[in-house]
Amino acid sequence: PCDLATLKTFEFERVLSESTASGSAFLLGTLHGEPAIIHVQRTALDPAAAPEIVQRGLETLNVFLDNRPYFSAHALIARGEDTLPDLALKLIWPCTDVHIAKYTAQPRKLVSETPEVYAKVVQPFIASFPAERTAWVDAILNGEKEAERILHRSSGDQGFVLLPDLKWDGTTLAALYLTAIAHDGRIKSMRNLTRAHLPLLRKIRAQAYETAGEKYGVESGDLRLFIHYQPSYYHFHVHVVHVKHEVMAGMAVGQAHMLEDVINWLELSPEDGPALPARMTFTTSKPDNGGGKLSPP
Ligand code: M7G
Repeated sequence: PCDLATLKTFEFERVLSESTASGSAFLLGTLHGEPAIIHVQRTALDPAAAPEIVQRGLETLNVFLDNRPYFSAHALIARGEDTLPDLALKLIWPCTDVHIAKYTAQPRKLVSETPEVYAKVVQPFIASFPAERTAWVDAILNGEKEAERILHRSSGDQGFVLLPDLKWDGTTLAALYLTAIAHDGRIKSMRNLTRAHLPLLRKIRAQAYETAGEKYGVESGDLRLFIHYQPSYYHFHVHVVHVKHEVMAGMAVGQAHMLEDVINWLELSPEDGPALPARMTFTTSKPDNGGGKLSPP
């Protein structure tokens, strides 16, 4: 199990990547002989709670710069019943080489994916995508995993599940991050969307707004709904993220497409014949493995 005793046995190998901006790092090592990635991150400060912490919540203060009117200090927050956690931890255990590559800082290059490149390279790549890599999606959809975290569930071809994303620890509203996962496994990515999926996309949008409002008090104008192309997992899903969430790699121009825009492309697609997402050329960045343009994503 993932518990304190297990983490104490972590045998550290190397840092895969780090971010000084978010105070976080991906660590590679082993747990009980199996490869594991641990993401360690300082939790964000809630500005509303900050005055109280300064006034009454500090245990120690170590002033290391005193040059009036400038002062700098280190402080420790006293433990109390409602003290926020210091760290948000995420663990992938056992992890695969694909996970290690994903979380290792690597150079990227821009490539343009025409419908022809998609048919020749990307579609076969998706078809060969091992089923076990999306096992976590199936487990969520059939209620085996994360069942207690589900915020909304509807069934059928137009059905989907809305739940907090792995990336969000559920506390800081400005970092709110939900994921809507479609039931229909035939939609592998944005390229497969047609006019027939308009009701699904509109329902996801309406539900994201409703849930964020009712459960978290976040207004629709504060939510960025987007779709990744390329995604990491070929089972259609929509990202629902607070507009205040600091720009992260997953929001890079070219990788993140606003749900609004995608709905609009479908609305503008012809009634018969391929829809716009199947006919467009998408320019995105992908890890530079030294291969040519035709290497898979
Ligand atoms: P993506 O666009 O395929 O790729 O999004 P990305 O991971 O490069 O963003 C997949 C989304 O699913 C991401 O936002 C992940 O954080 C999220 N996710 C991944 N896993 C393995 C899980 C999981 O086990 N549970 C939940 N709730 N979300 C996950």
